Amino acid sequence: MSIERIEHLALRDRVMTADQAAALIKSGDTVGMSGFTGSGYPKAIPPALAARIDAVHAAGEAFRIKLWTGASTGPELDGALSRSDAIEYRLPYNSDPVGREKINKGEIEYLDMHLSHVAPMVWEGFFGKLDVAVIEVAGIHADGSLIPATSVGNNRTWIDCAEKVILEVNGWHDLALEGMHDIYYGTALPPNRVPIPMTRTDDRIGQTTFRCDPDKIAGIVLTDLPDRNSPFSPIDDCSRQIAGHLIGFLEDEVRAGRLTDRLLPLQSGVGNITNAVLDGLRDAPFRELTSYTEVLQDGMLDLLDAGKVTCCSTTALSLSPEGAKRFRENMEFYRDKVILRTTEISNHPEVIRRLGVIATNGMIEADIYGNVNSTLVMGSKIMNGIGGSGDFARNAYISIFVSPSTAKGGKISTIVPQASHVDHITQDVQVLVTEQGLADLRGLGPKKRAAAIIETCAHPDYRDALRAYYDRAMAGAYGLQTPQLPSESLSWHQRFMETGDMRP
Ligand code: 0RQ
Repeated sequence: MSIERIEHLALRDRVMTADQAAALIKSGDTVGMSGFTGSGYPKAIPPALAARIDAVHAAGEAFRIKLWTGASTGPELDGALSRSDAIEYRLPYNSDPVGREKINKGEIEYLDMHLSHVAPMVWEGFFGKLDVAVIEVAGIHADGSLIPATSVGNNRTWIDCAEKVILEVNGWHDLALEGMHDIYYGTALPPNRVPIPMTRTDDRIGQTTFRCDPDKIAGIVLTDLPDRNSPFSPIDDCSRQIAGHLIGFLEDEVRAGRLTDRLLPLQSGVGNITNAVLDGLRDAPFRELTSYTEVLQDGMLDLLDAGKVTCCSTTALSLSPEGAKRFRENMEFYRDKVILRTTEISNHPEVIRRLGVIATNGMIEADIYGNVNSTLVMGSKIMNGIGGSGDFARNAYISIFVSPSTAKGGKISTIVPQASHVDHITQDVQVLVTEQGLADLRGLGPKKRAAAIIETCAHPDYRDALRAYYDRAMAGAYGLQTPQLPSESLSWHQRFMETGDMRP
């Protein structure tokens, strides 16, 4: 990578190797790194730090850091540091398989939190001091301002709050990215908070670069390394059926006059199914759609290309290798259609509520009353984390959760008597969709919700057992508002843990 990307001449003296930069991080430090869903994360310093920590551990000494990011990162960051037992504490989201394993073994303390809360809680000082920020950028201007990369996440906050900043200037990022970002500096702590001045998805309320005091920059590493860009699974029949039910529902809403054919800004969560829903929208009878979301997946590129979506506001690109290539090749086309914001704004409850977002997120399981578990398998084993799903579900105009009706080859029903953990309470879940069908839960009390969910969403292999459980609960529960039998409501999960199958 050429040093030309550092236009601030005095800062060129701070260029160093990844090993030298890693040596600036001490054991016990809290480190805020860039990165959100596999884009815009530092790729050279974390592996160098992991190698250094391996050497320290081999010498019999302790060395661990506390790691904060925007959301998930890539194997060079979470993977490498987890493998080296370098992480003592992690927030706010992880999807790395090695990190997941260490969290589930109890070796990493993991704080799984609403993504919109992270930056404000750091400003408020709730998590203590941030020692170092390690941020990937696309370039540095002569005035010291930083050109953001393919994700924004919490970078503004890490740069503002850290005692020292280390940059990776990555030549892989196209400089044509500049101008797509909208970095808002108008936030304040209570009681001085002011309204976020945004009334439309395409409003720009900030500036295109990060401010950074050049005196805080302790080191700069030049790289040329690609984002993780994981491929999506091919869209299968199950995902296509889920997308079909959901699009049919939106068409009905238009017919009923509750939405126009422009719908409302769409949010779509991580994962293959939500990507399939976007794919399904391509041929749906809607027009001039917008998206207010936190990750831009391949399906969104198709919608932008087809002119179906006119603007997508997000905090990160989350593309496959082909998607990333397409994005890079057509940057001029996407320039005025994609806005990359800080996570505290992309996920801001005030803005989500004001815009009236239609939120669609994946889930692990839902119970017959519509409580949703997005995070913990069998109530105790972390999958990824709540991410932004709570920010959107609580504040959406319509909050939708989607999942296949079974997991692990039919051995798990994703519709259960009682959720083994609840991320989204029944009040935050208005529509549930599986490949079996769509349950519109709006306006329904718990017992009608149970009937709709069992009859519409549950897999036929589990429907009789759910009906029988519900009937027993109606006969023997302590109260009939949400009839439950505590002695058996989690027995399906217990059976799976004992036998590997929820079925008797
Ligand atoms: O695991 O691949 O090992 O078999 O979970 O499941 O069905 O492929 O669905 O990719 O949409 O992910 C909830 C995890 C769904 C995701 C979750 C297993 C299943 C498979 C993936 P395998 P699918 P998806 C904003 C939104 C929280 C964060 C969020 C998620 C794997 O949507 O992390 O919403 N959401 N953020 O086999 C055991 C069950 C299971 C199960 C599924 N009941 N029991 N395993 N699986 N259901 C974006 C951000 O925040 C960045």
